[in-house]
Amino acid sequence: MFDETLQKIAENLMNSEDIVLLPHINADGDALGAALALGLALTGMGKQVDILLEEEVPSNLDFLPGQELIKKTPGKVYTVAVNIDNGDISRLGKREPLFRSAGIRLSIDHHATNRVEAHYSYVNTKAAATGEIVYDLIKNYFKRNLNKDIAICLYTAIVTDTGGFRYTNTTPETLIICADLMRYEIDFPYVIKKVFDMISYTKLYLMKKTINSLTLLENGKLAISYLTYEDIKNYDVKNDDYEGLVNIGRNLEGVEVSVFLREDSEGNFRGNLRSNDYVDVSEIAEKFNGGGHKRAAGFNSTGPREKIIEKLIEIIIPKIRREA
Ligand SMILES: [Mn+2]
Repeated sequence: MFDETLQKIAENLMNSEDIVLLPHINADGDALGAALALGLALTGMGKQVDILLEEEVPSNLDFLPGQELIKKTPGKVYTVAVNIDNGDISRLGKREPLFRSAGIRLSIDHHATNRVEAHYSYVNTKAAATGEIVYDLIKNYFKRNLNKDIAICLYTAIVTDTGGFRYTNTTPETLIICADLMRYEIDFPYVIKKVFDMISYTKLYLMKKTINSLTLLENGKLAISYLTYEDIKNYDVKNDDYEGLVNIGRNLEGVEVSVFLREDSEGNFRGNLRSNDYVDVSEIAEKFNGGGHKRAAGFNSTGPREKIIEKLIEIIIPKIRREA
């Protein structure tokens, strides 16, 4: 469907020679895949493009083509800056002033909560991933053909944000786009393996420790697991190594609420909460000044661990009983 804002974004990109692309901090497969795909399409049209990142590309995304466009420090003040897959300008981190100083600010995103101000801001909440928007932009507004490298980036973007087509944001349009991307003979099993299945040695160690700590309460409806600072302090743990550890408890049959605590530094804990069917875990997180959604929430708290767990049990067990 034709969109005037997206048309303006396309025009501004096609009419400028130097462009910087800014995915959100800790760029995931969608933010990075969408930025790389757009970067490759624009360089294919003769544009000068930098993708500015603050962190290293995570090892599960190191296969993505187009990484020669990635820079750590800005080359200059850019004519055009594009905010990508990011609904909150503070999530550009140190690159926020760069976005603000650009002559033309553009934004493409799919988060319902987007409040980024730009000359042209396109937010499509029906898009499962920003990668879908970039696909639309390249094909229907630039009117350019894709190629294999661009297809790999877009496929990665879309599988990341749909959890491999498992989340409710997956639409017929998502699958039609991915069907087209598959025509470029991309190695999609490899993409899936890298994005979802491959784990680091550190991650395996963290999983072992988490499983060893797991206890079940309330007839197996409440799972509690944790990592202590002792456990992690001698390891080079990256943020995404913690990803999914709370699901070890959640995915266990019969569990309604899963709690995972990690002690990031002596006495300082990050708590993750998940539920399967009926307990609203955001209410639990709020008791610790945290927040989130009904089925996924988080909070920060100071130890000792036993006290936090005691308080959690006190809050959670009545909820499990009352709402069962
Ligand atoms: Mn996204």
